[in-house]
Amino acid sequence: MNTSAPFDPDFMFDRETETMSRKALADLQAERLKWTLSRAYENVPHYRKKFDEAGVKPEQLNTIADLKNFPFTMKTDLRDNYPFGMFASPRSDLRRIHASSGTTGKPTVVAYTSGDIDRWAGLMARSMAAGGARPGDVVHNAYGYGLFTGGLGAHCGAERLGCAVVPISGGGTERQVELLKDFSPDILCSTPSYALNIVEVAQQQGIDIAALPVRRGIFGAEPWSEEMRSELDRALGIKSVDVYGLSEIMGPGVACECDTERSGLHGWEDQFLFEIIDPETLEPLPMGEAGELVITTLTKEALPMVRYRTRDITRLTDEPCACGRSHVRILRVTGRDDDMLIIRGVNVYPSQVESVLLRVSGLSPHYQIKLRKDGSMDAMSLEVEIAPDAPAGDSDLSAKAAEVRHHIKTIIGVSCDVQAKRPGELPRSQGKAVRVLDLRNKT
Ligand code: DLL
Repeated sequence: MNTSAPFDPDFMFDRETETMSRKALADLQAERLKWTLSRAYENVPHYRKKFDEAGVKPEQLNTIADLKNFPFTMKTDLRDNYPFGMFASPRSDLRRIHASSGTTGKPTVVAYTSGDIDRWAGLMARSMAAGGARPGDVVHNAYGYGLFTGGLGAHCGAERLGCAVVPISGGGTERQVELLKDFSPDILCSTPSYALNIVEVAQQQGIDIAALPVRRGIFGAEPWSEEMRSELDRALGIKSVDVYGLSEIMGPGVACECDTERSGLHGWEDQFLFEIIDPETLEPLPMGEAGELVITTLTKEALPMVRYRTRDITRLTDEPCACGRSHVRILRVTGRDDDMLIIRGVNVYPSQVESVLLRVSGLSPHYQIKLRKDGSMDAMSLEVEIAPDAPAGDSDLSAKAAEVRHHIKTIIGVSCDVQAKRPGELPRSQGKAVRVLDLRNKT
């Protein structure tokens, strides 16, 4: 039997919470915030020391606005307390441990109680439903399983929603294409760059992937542009939504776009408090202004996070959304402040480069930025790949490179060397794409 219920566009996983009035949300946040601050202060020596140094006590928080008196938490605090020093629960209460890959130094270790895992599954179910997944769907989950939170996060969320999960993880792309064809899933979960890889392998196998029944892509874990969204929607014949999260706070499902407006990700305010700060002055910014996203968890038991500086640059909006969800929206994260390149005085995010490239005809969406030292300045060079059907003679490649160089100069305002490569010459993503190769310390 292969039947699915008619698609209900108004379905919400947790309507009561998702449409709560702003006032009720604020009251709930204040109550949960007090609980979080006390839990952190009483159970985590790091927080006790930090609060004492700042001269604040949990009981001094009367309203949410008082949170600005409490100190920030940074990734380095997790590293300095490696591996379990930031946990507020005894080891015997932990049920799962994840960790970031830690390209430099020690990994960042995060943990969950059974209550944390339960709430995470609920939030990811809520996120996936907002994005257009429905009970009864089959979910092809190509987020990596393991220490990365993507695989298990999406897995538990999909099961909680009432879906059947294909836990394929990342990699083995030929196999992924075969199962997409044979199992006819309704939902594809992966990083956007890995979804591109799947599209390409399907094309090489002569499979019309856009004709398969997949209806939605729930893509995240890395920055991606609106242009990349259009490309993926077209190539896969789907509507894709952006899902955001980070392991320090929980994992995927901290915020997700609804498929009604697809403009901004609903940040689940019953469980997180979102602030935007000026990353230079560290002062909170008013609603609507761009800055660094700071998140405080409101229900986390094992790893409460107080004013965690995500380094992600974005804006919040409390404009009502047509879907009826009342939770604030986080606009698409275009990059991290530590990803920002300063090229001859111009700030450049890799995702800006991506938007430009995807508007140039005859190019594939694969690219890589290389960063080198040019005297005391940083210089950027760019490798792009021509589309499989584009002319590929040496002169065609040079002409395409010149065209890209021109667009980057006029749209972003920086000069850079561009090399156009033939199809398949650039590395393909298996998970999070490596967009920038930093060669500044190499000779
Ligand atoms: O990437 C969790 C996740 C898994 C999110 C699957 C979505 C889907 P980390 O590995 O800790 O956790 O990386 C977190 O990735 O601070 C952002 O810089 C970036 N990031 C995550 N989602 C998005 C997104 C997972 N939708 C870091 N857009 C975050 C832009 C994103 N950047």
